[in-house]
Amino acid sequence: MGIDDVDNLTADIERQIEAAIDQAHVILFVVDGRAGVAPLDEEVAQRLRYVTKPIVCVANKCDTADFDPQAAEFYKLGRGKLICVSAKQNRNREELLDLIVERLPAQEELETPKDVAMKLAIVGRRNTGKSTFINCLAESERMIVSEVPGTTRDSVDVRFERDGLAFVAIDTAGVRRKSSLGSDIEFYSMARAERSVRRADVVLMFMDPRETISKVDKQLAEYVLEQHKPAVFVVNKWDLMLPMPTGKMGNYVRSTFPSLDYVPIAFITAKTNKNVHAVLNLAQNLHKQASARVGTGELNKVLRQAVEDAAPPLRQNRRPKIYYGTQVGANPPTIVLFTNGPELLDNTYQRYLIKTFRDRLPFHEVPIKMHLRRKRRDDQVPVIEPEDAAPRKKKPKIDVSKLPFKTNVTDDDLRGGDNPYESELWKDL
Ligand SMILES: Nc1nc2c(ncn2[C@@H]2O[C@H](COP(=O)(O)OP(=O)(O)OP(=O)(O)O)[C@@H](O)[C@H]2O)c(=O)[nH]1
Ligand SMILES: [Mg+2]
Repeated sequence: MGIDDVDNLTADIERQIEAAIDQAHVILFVVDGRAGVAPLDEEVAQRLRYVTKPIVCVANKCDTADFDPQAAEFYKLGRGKLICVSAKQNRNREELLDLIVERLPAQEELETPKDVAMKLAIVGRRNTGKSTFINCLAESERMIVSEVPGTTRDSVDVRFERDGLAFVAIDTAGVRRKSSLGSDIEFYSMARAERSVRRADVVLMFMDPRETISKVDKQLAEYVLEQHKPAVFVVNKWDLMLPMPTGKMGNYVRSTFPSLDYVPIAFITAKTNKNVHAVLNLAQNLHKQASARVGTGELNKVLRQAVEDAAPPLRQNRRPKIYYGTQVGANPPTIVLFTNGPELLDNTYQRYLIKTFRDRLPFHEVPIKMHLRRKRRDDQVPVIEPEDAAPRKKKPKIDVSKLPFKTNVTDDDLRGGDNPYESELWKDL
């Protein structure tokens, strides 16, 4: 309270403080126990004068009891029970918690929080509209939004409810190029964004269509891929691009992130709420896909067909064999294949299998993790391989190395006026 913000956000900060006081059950008035009463403390005390909620005055930095007598002068501010603590030394932590609990409303008056249905990480460069999007979802001004790049300085969990379900959207500080990392905030922004990605069920990667996709965007995308997180590319501020068709931008995103070809692209205008809830629905759908489990029978049917359509090529003069597959986990869907030697299946073939699983199992738009294991001698499992001896007519063999790895969207889809990709996104979103 009471500091004039260099970025001219003072009024916004004031509104946030008011909202916080308004929503709280108990207020902790934190002062520097060693510094003595400062004019700003008196100002804060003044602000709290008409607040009817319980207040605890927390004199921090009292690392030992020697500091307590000095801190006693905060009594004169007359705002709540005084307690001397040290956050650094963990001093009087339990006592403080007791004071808080004593002042909470009775259990019956407190709403039991619902379990969180989905955690969303909102990441991207500075000023792409991440906080605007979150305010839109939460239907209140939970985050400060401004045209000043770098407004959000840290990761913040914003909880909101919709259709009876609870969600958490993790807002993050916009990331910046490493070479321009001038301060701690900027240095930590990437580390914090990565942490948010790890904590999330689904990641929304925000972009401003007026800017070229940068190295940090790629770095973030790389991390999302590495972590096997379901994700959406969210192109925000589309109002500024209209009436331009979305295809060109879609094409640009696709060609920049070829290994994320299964990640849906959404075009939104957070400022006017356009497609914001559609993105939430899409994210829920992705979360469902990533949590799905398929039976071993179904999986092996798909695996058998994939091997029949395109047999794994010989390697070191040995023929790779895939005996059997099974899903061992969800979030991300994790599939283990038993083979006669994991080293015999090259990357191209592994990508072909993953692509086939994605197309034919309910994992259409989410990453799949695949592990190869060598079948042990005593494993009794059926061999899945093309039935060489079978005389029945087979589909023509496909040369795996030449497979285009059909993406959700092909270049042809994106060209021309009748763009199925574009209509798909605008229609659905
Ligand atoms: N035209 C337009 N402007 C938008 C839209 N969404 C956000 N903005 C504006 O973009 C600016 C940045 O918005 P923020 O929500 O603060 O962006 P942010 O990504 O949280 O930024 P940092 O916290 O700095 O990383 C603000 O001036 C917003 O009003 C949009 O859909 N259309
Ligand atoms: Mg922000």
